[in-house]
Amino acid sequence: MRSPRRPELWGVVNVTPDSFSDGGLFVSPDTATSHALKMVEQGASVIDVGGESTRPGASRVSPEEESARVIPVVTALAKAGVVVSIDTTRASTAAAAVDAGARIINDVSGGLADSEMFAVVAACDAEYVLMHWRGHSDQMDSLATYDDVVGEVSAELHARVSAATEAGIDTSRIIVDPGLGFAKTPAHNWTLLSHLSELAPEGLRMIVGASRKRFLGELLTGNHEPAERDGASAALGVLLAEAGVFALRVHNVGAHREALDVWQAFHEEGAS
Ligand code: PMM
Repeated sequence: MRSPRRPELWGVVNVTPDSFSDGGLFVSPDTATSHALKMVEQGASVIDVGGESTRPGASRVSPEEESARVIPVVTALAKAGVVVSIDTTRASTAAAAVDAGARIINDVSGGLADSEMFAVVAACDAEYVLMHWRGHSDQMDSLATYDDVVGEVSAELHARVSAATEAGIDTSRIIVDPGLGFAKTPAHNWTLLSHLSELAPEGLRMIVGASRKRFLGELLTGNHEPAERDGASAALGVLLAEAGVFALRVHNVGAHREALDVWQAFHEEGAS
């Protein structure tokens, strides 16, 4: 039995007071940095650092506040040799983070929130996560309307990838993301998850951020604390590995590493 390659694990650090899962836990740069280093020990190959909550309904922070939150953490991690991804929709924050050593720009808006973003990405050699997005957190729930969620998300992702390449970003640097929970209901998320291979232009890598999200909590009756969704997140991680995704964006790296160890052993025994 041939298995797809093992997905990378990208550990999440939100340097915010209000993110849905880890908001308020890592607001000091030292706490955020030591949590990130622990995730690297547990098997994360990338640390994704964010300074603005994207949970539904969240309001925006100023560019200055966002940079003040993330740049010290990006700098400390890059100095420690960690591959850092900056989770931002702002071109100025992305550029400052790349200057501080970030090697990946994770833009949940796919270049839609800031007209300068593609130019910043094109001008550096960072990789670019291009996510499906329809609008900011304060309006995204009302934008979760589709006649054909697979067809529309696919068309919108293809259009953004074309716009990015026209702006000078080579497709080899782009990693697409279906954007679970961003202008999507739980039912939309499940439909997209079962049609991942239809969403992205041929040959592009895909990252999926399902970890601890609300649609998993809704499945687990009576179990609605984000940190209590790690078993469900890791189970889905195995299915995503099977589907051939390139990377999983996760909060509990250890739980996902163990789940992927099981997945890998299962396939290696199958091959022998
Ligand atoms: N989800 C969140 C934030 N950033 N980035 C990518 N590429 N994909 C996602 O699904 C994604 C993201 C929201 O979750 P968080 O509050 O735990 O960071």
